[in-house]
Amino acid sequence: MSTNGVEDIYLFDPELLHDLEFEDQKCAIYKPEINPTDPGERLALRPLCISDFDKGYLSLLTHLTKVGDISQEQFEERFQMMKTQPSLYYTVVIEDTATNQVVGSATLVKEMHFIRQCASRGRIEDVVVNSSYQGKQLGKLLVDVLTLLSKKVGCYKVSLECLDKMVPFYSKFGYVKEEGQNYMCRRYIPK
Ligand code: 16G
Repeated sequence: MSTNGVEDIYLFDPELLHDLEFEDQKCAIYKPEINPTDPGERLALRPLCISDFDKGYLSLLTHLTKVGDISQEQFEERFQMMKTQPSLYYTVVIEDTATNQVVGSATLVKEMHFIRQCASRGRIEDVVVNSSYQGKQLGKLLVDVLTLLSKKVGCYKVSLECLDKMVPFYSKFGYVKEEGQNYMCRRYIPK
């Protein structure tokens, strides 16, 4: 892929998104129908690219939480660190191809463990859609894609953290609050 004559860099192989058998395995209902290769008019779903610094990726994340003041150099350094961990970080974005702005994103992190015969687990993180693009089923598409991807890349389970009000949304994809299990967190900086 080339932007302005400069070769762009994907965080992970985009082919992984094309081989998902989305039509057969998706969890949510889409009206109208959309899918990873056709996410809607003037929209494209793909892995995060290094050029997304210039396409509003970080300001999109501010719709979710604090982001801070991140320079292009810091962004590229973090991107390259994530890319050099083989097959552990899968950030997908949805770009509005008319404005060249990133309008939705979510990340699958694959964690390696010793338990369960050296198994891996997935975590879905940082699901965010620009409020101007809500109602286009993009959040559903992002979660469906990453949930399918977690299975495809060999995770034995996938989990996420969310606000109470989001529980009905994530339930659509088969996520359940496991009985007797609690999410616990210790913070070193204030929320
Ligand atoms: C949400 C996110 C989580 C993220 C957190 C950031 C999803 C499903 N959950 O809980 O991934 O880490 O927000 O909030 O996207 P914080 O900055 O307060 O930790």
